[in-house]
Amino acid sequence: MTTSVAITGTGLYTPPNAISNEELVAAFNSFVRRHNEAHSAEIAAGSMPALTESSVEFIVKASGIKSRYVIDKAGVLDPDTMTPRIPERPNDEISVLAEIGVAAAKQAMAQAGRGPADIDGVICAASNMQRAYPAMAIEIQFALGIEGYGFDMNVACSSATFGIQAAADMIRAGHARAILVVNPEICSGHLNFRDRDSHFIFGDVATAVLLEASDKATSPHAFEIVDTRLKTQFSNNIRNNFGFLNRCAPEGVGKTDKLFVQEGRKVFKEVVPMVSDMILAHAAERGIEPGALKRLWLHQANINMNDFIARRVLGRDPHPGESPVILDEYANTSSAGSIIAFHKYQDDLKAGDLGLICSFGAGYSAGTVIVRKMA
Ligand code: CO8
Repeated sequence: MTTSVAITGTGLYTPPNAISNEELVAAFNSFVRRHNEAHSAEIAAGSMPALTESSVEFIVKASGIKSRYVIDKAGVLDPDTMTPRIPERPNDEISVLAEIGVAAAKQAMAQAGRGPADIDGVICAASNMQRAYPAMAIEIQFALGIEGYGFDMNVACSSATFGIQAAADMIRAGHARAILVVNPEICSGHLNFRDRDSHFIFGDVATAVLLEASDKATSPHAFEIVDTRLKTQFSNNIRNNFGFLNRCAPEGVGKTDKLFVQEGRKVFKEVVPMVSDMILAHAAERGIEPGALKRLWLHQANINMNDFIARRVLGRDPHPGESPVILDEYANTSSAGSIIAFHKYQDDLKAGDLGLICSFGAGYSAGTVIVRKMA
């Protein structure tokens, strides 16, 4: 008989520093004014375009984002630097990415009622790893005192759902009793805070989920994984070319695509149908009426996108709380977004209730995880 797998604990680490839209836009606009003043001659001669200011109203209307948490606030808001200042740590100290991952993982373990000795593996599934190797997952595994194995995987914003399927498959196959999937996302390190189109999009956070065989679950928070589906389809519309082969590019050549860049409109238009079709097909394959999904924990990139997807899936406007939103407070936190929503908005569900965790993002990549609340 196939082993049934459950998510028995979730954890969330929120950095202590929040940046409001007002603070972010003030810093951006101050940079724009200084830049335009410094280049007033070129701008007047028409050899350089003037930069345009950002606006709080646009950000809220276009994205639904009102605030974001970051590891370092001062560096992001300093118009001279506009980049987080996160001091490099010596190799014998835990790295920042591992540290926030461990904080989330400890909560997930506590919620599941599991200690290091009960766990056989750690997957660090995130958009941006702090280094090439050793794997972040192995550092997290070491910090938590877990035997077994760990590895990193990156499927951009879909890393968490892809990690969940990988962990569930390994538990079903008998390779592990329990696995931690950890999603530390320091998006501020890869965001171009001088780019008007995207400076407001991302925030920093870490989430974690613990998976184990359903029949071993003792946690009152357990959700059985009914089924998972993953999909990828190549697109250049969301891209980050940071990497060791690219760092030596001549100064000025392709500089801005060493950070996050996107064609936001195209992403919106192409990803919304792809994801809603995928959810509907997955539910149909399992004989589940979309209306029977009591909760949609969707990826948190854009409020309008989530409203569209929820409406297409349910065939009506979602009721309040049916498709919870966290991006107003957290912004887009890449792979962690749907897991933050799942972590914060699950306690009212009753035994037998069905829900859906869904991610989508660069690649393109999308993942759906249908879950059922256990007793
Ligand atoms: N302030 C004021 N006006 C602005 C601003 C601003 N900051 N930015 C743009 N405008 C203006 C434009 O100039 C334009 O003006 P005009 O009409 O005169 O030309 C107007 O506003 C409209 O611009 P857009 O068409 O760009 O605006 P949209 O309504 O499309 O909204 C969004 C832009 C919010 C980006 C929207 O398109 C969107 O959310 N798209 C989907 C994006 C998405 O889901 N991306 C997925 C990214 S996640 C991922 O997978 C990557 C993982 C990487 C992780 C982390 C690394 C950092």
